[in-house]
Amino acid sequence: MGGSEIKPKRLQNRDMNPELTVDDNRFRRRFERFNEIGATERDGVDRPSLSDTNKEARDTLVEWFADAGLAVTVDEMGNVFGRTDGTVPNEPPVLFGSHVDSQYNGGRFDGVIGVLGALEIIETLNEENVQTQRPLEVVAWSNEEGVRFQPDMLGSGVYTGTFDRGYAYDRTDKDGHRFGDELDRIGYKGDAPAAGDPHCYFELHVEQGPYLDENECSVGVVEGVYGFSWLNARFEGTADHAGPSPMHLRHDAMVATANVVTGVRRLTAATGTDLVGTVGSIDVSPNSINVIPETVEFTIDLRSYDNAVVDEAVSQVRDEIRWAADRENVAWELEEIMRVDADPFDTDCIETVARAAETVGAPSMRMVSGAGHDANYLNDVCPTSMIFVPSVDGVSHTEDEYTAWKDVVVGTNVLLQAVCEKANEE
Ligand code: HGY
Ligand code: MN
Ligand code: MN
Repeated sequence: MGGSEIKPKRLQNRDMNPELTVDDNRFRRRFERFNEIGATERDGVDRPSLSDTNKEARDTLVEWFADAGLAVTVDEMGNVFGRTDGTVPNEPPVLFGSHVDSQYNGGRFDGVIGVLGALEIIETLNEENVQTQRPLEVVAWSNEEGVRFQPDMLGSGVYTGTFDRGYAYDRTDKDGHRFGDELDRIGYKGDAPAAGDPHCYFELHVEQGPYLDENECSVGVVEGVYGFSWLNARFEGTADHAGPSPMHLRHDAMVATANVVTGVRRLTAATGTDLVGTVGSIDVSPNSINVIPETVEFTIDLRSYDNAVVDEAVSQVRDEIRWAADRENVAWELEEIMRVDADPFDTDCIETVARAAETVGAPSMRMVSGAGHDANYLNDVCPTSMIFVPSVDGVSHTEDEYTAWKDVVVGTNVLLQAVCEKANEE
């Protein structure tokens, strides 16, 4: 018979198989090549959502997904999927992935290891001629970071029904560009509906906090994600000359803002809870050295694993803002632009990750995530859990973000075991 005989694919059995491991060199080459896209001088990446570098990253993923034999789909939110057939093709797929948009001058690992790790798993199963019962679907979600277009996790948010498409398309960046128009501009406004019915979802991600590193654990078995609130605040005072204007006659929006910034730090310290609060971005107008600030717009990010703590913090911040406005006699506005509830992940998926870490022989610890992830939303529609790998010194969202490659490989092998087990369960 001409040509090489096509060997039937071996079905990966239900039990975990520690001999099945990814190819760390192939994975590392791909990771380095991918992070040449939008590379910064200080070894970070600059691939903000729907930017030209984000488009280049997406184009590369589509090419690599197709090369790996995946059926590629881009949906109406620009989420990029790659799907294999299972031996039972109509079964809901095991979905796993993360995001490739980055912070401005962000880290090389955040999101990327979850998407490229997922692709490496597909390559490994192809190479080992292994087919799972359920289809496997890898995904790169759009706009996870929320730095250019708030709120964050827009792609997974529409996919899970948290946001409607029109709301997402109308979100604008600081220059007034609409999300929907930018998606069109880069050619990623797909036809497929942003919706799905996955059997379960896993996400491999860097911890972005210090605990795995401190405890010398290579794997975090993630049991849930903090809830959080993103607030937009605005003070409006009176612009005037910085010289002749007497201090007692001023209505200085910056002074009111400064009181709230220190107030956020004070209230997070006072609660004795896991509450964290950040004033991360600020816009001053007219922003001139010798003009009393007329308006200041700033953001407040409040998080806790206890939803009641976030609710209470939002109410206290509102009181701080009202007090600061009264004291400086300026006008104020406060808008909550996003509220995500903390909720625990699926017990069975958590235990699958724990078993997978054991199978791989990786020291692991259970934890919750202070960072938000697309898994927050997937957890509303299907059983979900996450796998963390250590961030050296807990640093993330900066160019100094770093994870030892051996830990990335261990985390990916844990994901491989978890995905295969779930893809073969009845
Ligand atoms: O804000 C977050 O935690 C995530 O990085 N978007
Ligand atoms: Mn991330
Ligand atoms: Mn991030």
